[in-house]
Amino acid sequence: MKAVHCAAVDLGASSGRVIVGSWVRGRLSLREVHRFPVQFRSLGDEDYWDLPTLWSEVRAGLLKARLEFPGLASVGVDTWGVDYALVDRVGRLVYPVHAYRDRRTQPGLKRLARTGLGRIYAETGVPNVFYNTSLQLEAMLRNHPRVRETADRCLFLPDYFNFLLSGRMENEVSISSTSQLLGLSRRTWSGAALRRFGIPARWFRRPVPAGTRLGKVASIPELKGMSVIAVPGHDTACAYDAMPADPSGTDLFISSGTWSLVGFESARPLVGVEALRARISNERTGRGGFRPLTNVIGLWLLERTLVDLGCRPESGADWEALLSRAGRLPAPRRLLDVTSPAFANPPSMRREVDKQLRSRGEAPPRDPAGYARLICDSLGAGHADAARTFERLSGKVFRRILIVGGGSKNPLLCQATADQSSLPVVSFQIEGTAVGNIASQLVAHGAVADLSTFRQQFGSSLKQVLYTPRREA
Ligand code: LFR
Repeated sequence: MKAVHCAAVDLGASSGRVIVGSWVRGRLSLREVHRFPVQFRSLGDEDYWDLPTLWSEVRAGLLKARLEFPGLASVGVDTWGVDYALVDRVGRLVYPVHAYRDRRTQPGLKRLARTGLGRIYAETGVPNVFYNTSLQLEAMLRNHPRVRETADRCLFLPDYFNFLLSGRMENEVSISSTSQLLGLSRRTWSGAALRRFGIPARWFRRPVPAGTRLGKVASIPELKGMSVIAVPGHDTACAYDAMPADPSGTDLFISSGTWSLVGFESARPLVGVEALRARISNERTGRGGFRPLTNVIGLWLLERTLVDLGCRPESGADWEALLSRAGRLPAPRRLLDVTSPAFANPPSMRREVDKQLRSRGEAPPRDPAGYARLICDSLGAGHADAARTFERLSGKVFRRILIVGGGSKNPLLCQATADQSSLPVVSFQIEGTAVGNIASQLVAHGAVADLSTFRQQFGSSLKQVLYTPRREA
């Protein structure tokens, strides 16, 4: 049987990767051919992505991939959610691309919290979060009303990279669903949401499902013949697709990276007053189904704190050493409230952590290991709270928590999640986002019948680590 090779371009908010997946006789092997740092940069008070640099890294990675795998069949792109490029008819950028942690949405966030949120949530299933595309576009149009005329299309970042590769402009469904502009009932944009935020409907097309072939790579001559496939453009949708879930639907998923995305798959959205209060976001799978999930701040809290302490580990071995020191410390008496908005994008994360502790009359940890212990245990509690909320609101009973992504390699975080939730945690130490991206390409090539077949075949060869709860929550 011939191998099928596909390249995943997987852009995360801290690093980007080009990974080639090779599928032979029901087994997937992965090879990371290129990795590069991703960082937003500030100009004045605003935060932007450096698109030309990202594109040149993507290009360099794909060229390396083609050199190593001359038979490379296709490429798919996934990125973090919500961010977008506004382009004219021929695809020129008409406005700089902001990074989602930028603060310009704060006035809109407050306005929506005051009036109209219930309606928008009922329409889109997405709660009021400062980074939503809806609020970003609203703020931009208030500052620059003329962009309404100069821009022809709004492409989410994976859509934009797909365009740079193939020349075709489409909106893919999973990434579109992160915007707070897509309607819940069908795969179409919500007129009510677009009107509320003052956004022209003509900027969007009816979203295509993942698996849509966009054509061949047109912009890089060395990659001639390679197909561009719209995979789930949202990295979290890809990570969920990679999880070898039990077909009974009793697994809760965590995609753990910069953010911890805790949720499950469902044929129906989870909406209503309580779901809104719990900030449940009904994002879509690449096939159009729902992924009710909640966003817990994630390892960004730990990473930023360690940067502030001047000792962010450089290598895997350094991380292991830090986490093992942290694991030997006594459990903290009280945990952080990880839902505090103060942790979103502060100038100093360590200062915010210390501030929360001091406001409760507690002393900050003495060393980096102390911070790591406190933060991992607190994130575990955040995961467990989310699990309980989902059970209460959906009536489901979860039997396991599956975890992929950076945090799946963090034993402290996995054990804390098991302990706090009283559920077994199964960690799959895989780059879930790249695997889901590649899975979608394999299905599009007909190399695998469908996603559930992929999950079953891929899962059977996958190394798992089981964390059993050590105490009752
Ligand atoms: C994770 C992620 C989350 C999204 C956040 C901001 O990388 O895609 O799902 O909520 O980034 O876009």
